[in-house]
Amino acid sequence: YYKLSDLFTHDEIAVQDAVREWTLRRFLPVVESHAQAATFPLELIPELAELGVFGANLPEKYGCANLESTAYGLIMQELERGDSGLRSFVSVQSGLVMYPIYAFGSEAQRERFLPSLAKGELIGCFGLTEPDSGSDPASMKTHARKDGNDFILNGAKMWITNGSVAGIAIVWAKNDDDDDKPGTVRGFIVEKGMAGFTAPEMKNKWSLRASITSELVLQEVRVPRENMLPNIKGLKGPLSCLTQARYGIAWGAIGAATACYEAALNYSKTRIQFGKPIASFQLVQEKLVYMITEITKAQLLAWRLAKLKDEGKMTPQQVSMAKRNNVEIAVTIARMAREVLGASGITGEYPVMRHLMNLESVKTYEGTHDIHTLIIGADITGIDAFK
Ligand code: TGC
Ligand code: FAD
Repeated sequence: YYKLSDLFTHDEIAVQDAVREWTLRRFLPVVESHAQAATFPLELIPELAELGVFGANLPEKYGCANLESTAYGLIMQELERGDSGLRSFVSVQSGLVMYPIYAFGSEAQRERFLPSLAKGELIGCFGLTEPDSGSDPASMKTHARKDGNDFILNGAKMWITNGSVAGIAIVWAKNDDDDDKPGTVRGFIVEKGMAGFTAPEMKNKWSLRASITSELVLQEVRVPRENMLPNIKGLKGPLSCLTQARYGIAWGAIGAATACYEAALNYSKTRIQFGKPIASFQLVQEKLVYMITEITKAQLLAWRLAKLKDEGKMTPQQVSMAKRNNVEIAVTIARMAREVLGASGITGEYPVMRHLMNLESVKTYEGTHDIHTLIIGADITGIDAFK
C-alpha cells in the first residue's frame, strides 16, 4: 500500500517473484491435503533447493546464494504466504542448522555439511527445547560427558521441527568436559544412525499440521569430538541462532497476514448479504483497513530491520520487537479474516483457518510473545525480569 517494493532492488524483486510464483504453482495446490493428513510435501525439497532458499544468505563457496537480508526476508515472506510450515522448514534448515555450522563450525564441518544442506540432500533440525525447559533454555538437562576423544550425550528434546526426517540434529547440551566450566552449553552435530539416537514424530497437533514435529531421544549417544561445534560456548550459541530465525519469522508472518487479508478482501467483494457486497458495510471495511494498515507497518519494521542487519547494527532486542509485533498482528488479521468469511472461514476452501491455527505456534515458538515483551522490557528499562 505504501509502495514498499520501490525500496527493493531489481534483484530482490526477482527473488521475491520467483519464490511467490513457485509457492503459488507448486505448493498451494497441495498444502491443504498435506495439512489435513498432517504431512509435509517432502517431494518438493529438491525444487526448494533449486530455488536457492536453503541458507540463502550464506556464501556461494558452500553452494549458497549469498543474498542480503531483504532478499532473505522476502523469501521467508513468500514461503509463509503459502504456509507457516513451509517457512518453518526453510527457517530451521537455514537459520538453525546451516547458520550455526557456518558461524560456529570448523572449516571441515562447513565443507562436509553445508553443500548437501544447500542442495536439500541433507535435512537438519535444531534441538534446544526439552520437556522441562522451554522459555528458560538455561535449565536444560541434556548433557555431554567426555569419553576419550568422544562425547556421550544423554537427554531428551521435544517440539523439534523436522526431527524425524532430519539426517543431522544440532543438539545443545550441557558439557561436563574438563576444558569447559561444568554445565557450559555446547552444540553437537548428532547424525541419524548414531546408536542410541531416535527421533519419534509427535502427533495430534491442531497447528502447523503441514510440518513435522518430533522428539529427539539421546541415550548414551557416542558423538566424536569432530562433531562438536568448536567456536562457541554458552547459551549465546543457540540464542544467536534464534536471532537469525526470529528475523525470518518477522518477515514470514507478513506473508501469512497478507494471504488472510487478500482472502478477506476478495470474499467481501463477492459475498452478497442484504442485497449488497459485505465489503460495502462499514464494520467490514473497518476490519479490512485495520489489516492493510498493520501489514504496512509490519513491512516497514521488517524492511528497516533488514537494513540494520546488513549494516551490522541489528540488536537481538530489535529482532524481538519485529517478531513480537508482526506475529501478533498476523494472528489478529487471521482471526478477523476468519470472521469476514463467516462460516466459509472455517473450511479448507480458504487458507484463513489454516494460517490462524499455524500462527498460534508461530506466536509461541522462537520465544513466546510474552518472552519477547520481557526481552524488550529489559532493554529499555535496564531491569531484567528473568533474573
Ligand atoms: P541471558 O543471560 O539473557 O543470555 C545468555 C547469553 O546469551 C546472549 N544472548 C543472545 N545472543 C544472541 N542472540 C540473542 N537473542 C541473545 N539473547 C541472549 C547474552 O548476551 C548472554 O551472553 P553472555 O556472553 O553474557 O553469556 O539468558 P537467560 O538465561 O536469562 O535467558 C534469556 C531468555 C529467556 C530471553 C532466552 O533464553 C530466550 O530467548 N528464551 C526463549 C527460548 C526460545 O526462544 N526457544 C526457541 C527454541 S527453537 C524454536 O522454537 C524453533 S521453531 C522453528 C520453526 O519451526 O520455525
Ligand atoms: P513455557 O516456557 O512452559 O511457557 C508457558 C507459558 O508461560 C507461556 O505463555 C510463556 O510466555 C509463559 N512464561 C514462561 N516464562 C515466563 C516469564 N518469565 N514471565 C512471564 N511469562 C512466562 N524448539 C526447538 O528447540 N526446536 C524446534 O525446532 C522447535 N520447533 C517447534 C515447533 C512447534 C510447532 C512448536 C509449537 C514449538 C517448537 N519448539 C521448538 C519449541 C518452542 O520454542 C517452545 O514451545 C517455546 O520456546 C515455549 O516453551 P514452552 O512451550 O515450554 O512454554
